Amino acid sequence: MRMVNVAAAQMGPIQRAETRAQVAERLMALMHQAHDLGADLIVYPELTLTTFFPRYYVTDTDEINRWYETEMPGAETQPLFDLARQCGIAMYLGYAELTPEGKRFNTAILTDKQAQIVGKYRKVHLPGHADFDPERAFQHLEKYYFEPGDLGFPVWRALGGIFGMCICNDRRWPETYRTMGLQGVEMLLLGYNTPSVNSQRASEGPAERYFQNDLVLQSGAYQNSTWVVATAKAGSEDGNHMIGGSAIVNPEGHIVAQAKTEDDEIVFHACDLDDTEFGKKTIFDFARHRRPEHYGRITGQVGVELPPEE
Ligand code: CDT
Repeated sequence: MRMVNVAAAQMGPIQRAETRAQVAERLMALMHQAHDLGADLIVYPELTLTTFFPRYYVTDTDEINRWYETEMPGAETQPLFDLARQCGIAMYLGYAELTPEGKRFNTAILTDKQAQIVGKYRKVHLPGHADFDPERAFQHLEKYYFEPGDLGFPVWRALGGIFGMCICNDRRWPETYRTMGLQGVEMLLLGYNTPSVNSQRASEGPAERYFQNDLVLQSGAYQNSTWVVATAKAGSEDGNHMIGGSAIVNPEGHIVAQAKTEDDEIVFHACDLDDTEFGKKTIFDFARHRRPEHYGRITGQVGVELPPEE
């Protein structure tokens, strides 16, 4: 057995006016709860330190920069890192990254039990749009605030296993899971902020969004025989509601623990990384069963190419 006790640290909403210090207090309260449960790993959401700001169209650079981190840990996050080290808990943390070269990424890091950063991932699949859209009830300006990640989908050896990371919209793309599945991933960590309604399609409300969240997490886990840990930032941020549903999914695709609220809440499960072995050696033994000679379109083209008309 290779046990990893996992705490998905769902967060309730963060209002635009809230400070990093206020958020850090909540993160540390969740860390204490996780520690009391015996967690080895805590998984926080996407853009953990701020409101989900891509819903706002802002043009003033100074104002925009307030949402980004130029160092990790920074002054406000150092206490969280110190607590993680004291508790001996590894951590996935999502945040907006502004690099010394002025590049902006939607980023997540993985730390080890000594609070040392062992991995960094930058979100590849950026949903939404790059320009203000007056037709929308609310904006989803990720393509305005970030550039696509430039680090690919690496995996890391940590906590006695093989770990991967992705962020929110990445979870809807099978390529995300398979790229890491091909590196033997045993536990995939992700955070998300998912609006509970589609601003362009009234019929797509919270129930549909919750369903689709479970669907992609469960299929990604099963098809790659990996644990998946997915953590939401949920609830109403200044009137904009986001789904909860933070979940831990086992390598057979079953949800083994899931959030009951849309607030700060720990979702806990003792995960055995050895549970990934059976699927990886049988139905999803990639070396025996994959046929990459027929998958050229997956990397060779981006959009749909229709067959010729009759
Ligand atoms: N943050 C993020 O990527 N959110 C997107 C919203 C898209 S609408 C379904 C997501 O995929 O959840």
